Amino acid sequence: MAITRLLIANRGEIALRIHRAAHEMGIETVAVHSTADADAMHVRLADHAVCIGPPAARDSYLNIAAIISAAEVTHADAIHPGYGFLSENAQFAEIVETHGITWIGPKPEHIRTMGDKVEAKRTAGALGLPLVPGSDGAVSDPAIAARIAEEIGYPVIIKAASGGGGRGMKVCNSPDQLETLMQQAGSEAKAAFGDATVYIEKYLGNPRHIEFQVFGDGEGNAIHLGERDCSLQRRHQKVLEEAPSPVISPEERARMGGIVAKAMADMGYRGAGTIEFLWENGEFYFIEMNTRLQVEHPVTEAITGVDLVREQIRIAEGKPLSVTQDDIEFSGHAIECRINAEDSWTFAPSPGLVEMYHAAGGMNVRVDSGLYTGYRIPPYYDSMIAKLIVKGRTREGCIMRLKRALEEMVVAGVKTSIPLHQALMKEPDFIHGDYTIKWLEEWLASRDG
Ligand code: MV4
Repeated sequence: MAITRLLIANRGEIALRIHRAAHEMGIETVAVHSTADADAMHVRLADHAVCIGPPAARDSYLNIAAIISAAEVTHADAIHPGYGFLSENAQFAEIVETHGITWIGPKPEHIRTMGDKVEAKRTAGALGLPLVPGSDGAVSDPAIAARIAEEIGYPVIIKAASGGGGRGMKVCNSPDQLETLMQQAGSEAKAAFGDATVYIEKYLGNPRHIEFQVFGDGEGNAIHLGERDCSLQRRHQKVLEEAPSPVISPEERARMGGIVAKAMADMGYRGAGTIEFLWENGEFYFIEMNTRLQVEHPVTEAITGVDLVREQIRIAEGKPLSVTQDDIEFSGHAIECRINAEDSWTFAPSPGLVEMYHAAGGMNVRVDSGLYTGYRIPPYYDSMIAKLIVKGRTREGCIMRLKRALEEMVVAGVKTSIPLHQALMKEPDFIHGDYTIKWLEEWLASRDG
């Protein structure tokens, strides 16, 4: 069914991103915002705006009743959740649909399955994705855990079924620590997620984080849009992402992409998704699936020319995918720098008044940001204030352009991670694409002396 008025259940740059796609499709937008975000750019640009509560996210952006009420009073006929907040809340998706509002996202059952990492792994394995060797499902008996660990070999990693973002993981190097670490992982998981269920995997010591973008129509058709390399991260926060990965050949992309697209087609997946892998010694190992649009989606857009938010909206309207797999051509190289309001050396948050803002521009430079001169960055939310996405014909050309664009960016009045990105652009390992998930933290440690 055609969407005419879309409620955006998010804030910041992603709310603006969704607003732009909607307006380009002739769809009106409704912004919902906390009292702290009344002056946000996406609120100004939206056709309608509803204040849904105080600054704390749990009282506003996570307040399901307030968001549904806002949709009702503004006669919104669809809701896009963006990323974070309620985007992977299966119950919210069900409530939206129960109210006769179009949910711009995957089927609630698939959100629920992938939210449980044990279920996700089981499903991925059944669909033919390569898994990290480990327990077949949850483990609670220490004796069984010990047998599995012996089989796959130490070191092993104990993970929480309800985890994610690296919380509740324990690396175990020898049998005598296994029982203790299992108990620790279980009680930390119980405290954090209300679920003590854990599972075991072979610990990969120095992998890359490579994820495939997928899209399904919910009726058995699915495509892949290649991979992104998200290995540059600190404390499970991605810092910079690129597409394609410097280590994946076109043949390998086509082979692995074919496997993930077939898996999504077979499960009847609907909408945008990301299949996360660890990659080590030329092999892919599935770890998780994200059932949402991701922060780093623009690098995929840059090298494929496909507007992923437009595609999400079309799918939710019941339209077919606008491209076939054969239509997808990968062209050039793209890098996204996440620009945070934080100190580049200490990573301390730096909210406050933006005294001057000037976005970089020029050929193949994109800035997704709700910043403007005079905007006050609120202290209550994520510190990401802008994304700088640059494309080049080659990776080398992309890095040259990115250096130039970083020089142009001005965010005065607050500290930002721009100097961090500028330092990274000069690092030989980065320039050579020679990094894993451990590289950034080791580099930062050596930088700090
Ligand atoms: C792992 C791993 C090594 N071996 N699993 C971290 C978050 C969660 N999504 C999965 N994570 C990891 N799982 C096995 N079997 C190392 C990590 C990991 C990591 C993964 C991706 C990106 C950054 C990371 C940083 C530390 C650890």
